[in-house]
Amino acid sequence: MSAREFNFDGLVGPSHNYAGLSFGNVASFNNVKSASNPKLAALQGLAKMRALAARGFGQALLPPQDRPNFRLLRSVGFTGSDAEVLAKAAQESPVILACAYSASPMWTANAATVSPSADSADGRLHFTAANLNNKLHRAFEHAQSARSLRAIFKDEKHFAVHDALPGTPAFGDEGAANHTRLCKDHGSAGVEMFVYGRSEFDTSISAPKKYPARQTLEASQAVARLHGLSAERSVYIQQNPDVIDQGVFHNDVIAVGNANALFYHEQAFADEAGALDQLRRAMAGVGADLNAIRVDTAQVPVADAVASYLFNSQLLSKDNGKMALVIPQECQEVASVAAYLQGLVASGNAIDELIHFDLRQSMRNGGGPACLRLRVALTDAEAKAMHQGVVMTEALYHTLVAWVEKHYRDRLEPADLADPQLAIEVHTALEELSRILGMPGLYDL
Ligand code: SUG
Repeated sequence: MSAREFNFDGLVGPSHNYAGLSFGNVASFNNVKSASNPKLAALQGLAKMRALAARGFGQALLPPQDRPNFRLLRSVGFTGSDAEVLAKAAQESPVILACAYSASPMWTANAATVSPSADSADGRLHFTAANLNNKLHRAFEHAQSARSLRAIFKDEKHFAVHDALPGTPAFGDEGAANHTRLCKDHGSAGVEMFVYGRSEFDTSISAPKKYPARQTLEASQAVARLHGLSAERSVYIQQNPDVIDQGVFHNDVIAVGNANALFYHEQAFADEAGALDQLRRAMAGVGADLNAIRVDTAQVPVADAVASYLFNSQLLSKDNGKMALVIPQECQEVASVAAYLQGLVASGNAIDELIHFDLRQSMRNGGGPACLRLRVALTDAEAKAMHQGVVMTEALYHTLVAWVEKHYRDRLEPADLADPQLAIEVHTALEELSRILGMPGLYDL
């Protein structure tokens, strides 16, 4: 069966702001309380979607979530009318108000883990919404993520959308950011590689000392069970705890894979040789040879990888049998990375093209090209069965640019979150968006 990969990018929501909510994510912490530009953020994301769609790559979007999250605010004791809830939260706990306003669902790599139908026991495409329970501002995303995914992938003959795992530390799950599928081609059975940062129950597994490990082994195993993956084609690899402590809060900040290629930093995994060995053996079972593209510390130190987001890139298969690496502009500005990339495309290996984008608004919160997208490999029948209103076209691009221009502010400071008008603006914008995308009732909870 042939299949095509679609990237579902998160459309940046109108409340995009810098609140420093993600301990362990260096960019989020460094930019705390600076002014954001939600309009520019959304336009930067749309420009990426448009350009990749125009190149013929499968491109779609996932809608933003309604903000502020009044359910969260009310559940922690802020009462009264909506305006009163906002005023009390702004006065008593601006940080909780910022959590309720976060536009973090834009990083759709964290929306869910996805297993294509070629990998699952029941021949359906499976999603498990990620509970994101490590961070208050993200721990509530899964309900709407599952809702949006069910609205797009409705047909239960083809698709299964599972609710998030229990929201407890033992099952900390960050979705596709710690999951990579390696295969011969997108339509045939592949090997699913789950990278975890710690284990709840196996005390022999070392954990980071400074920053949290957001993904547990137990969560990865649970997702594999829910998706009906075979044991021979599921590989569990421990992330190097030392790089988590250097700001690598998800595996997709230090490694990216596509088809049979794994582009990774030598320090990415706790046991590099063991990880490659496991992958090679599992991939032999699906007739694929691992193409391990290793970046040495001497070429690119971990700090430069984190600053540039070299590995938070998208690796996309092209018609010429080669791959393009979609990178953030910052990669051209960090000297070691720029030099490395020049050599990479000249090397004759699988990656023969660099496509770069200005995604600075998202990058300042620690979200690069790969964070902004959820990969879904779809057979022709599945691509036809999904909701078509989210597929990126030139027409949709222009409609959404006009919608952003109409509804989004070009400056948001922490104090603006107290403005009751902002809540009304966001809600009005999203109501109109649900009509544009042909998804009525998307935000009715
Ligand atoms: O979860 N940043 C996100 C960035 C997610 C990146 N995703 C992947 N690597 N796949 C996070 O840390 C910052 C929000 C703030 O500080 O306002 C934030 O949530």
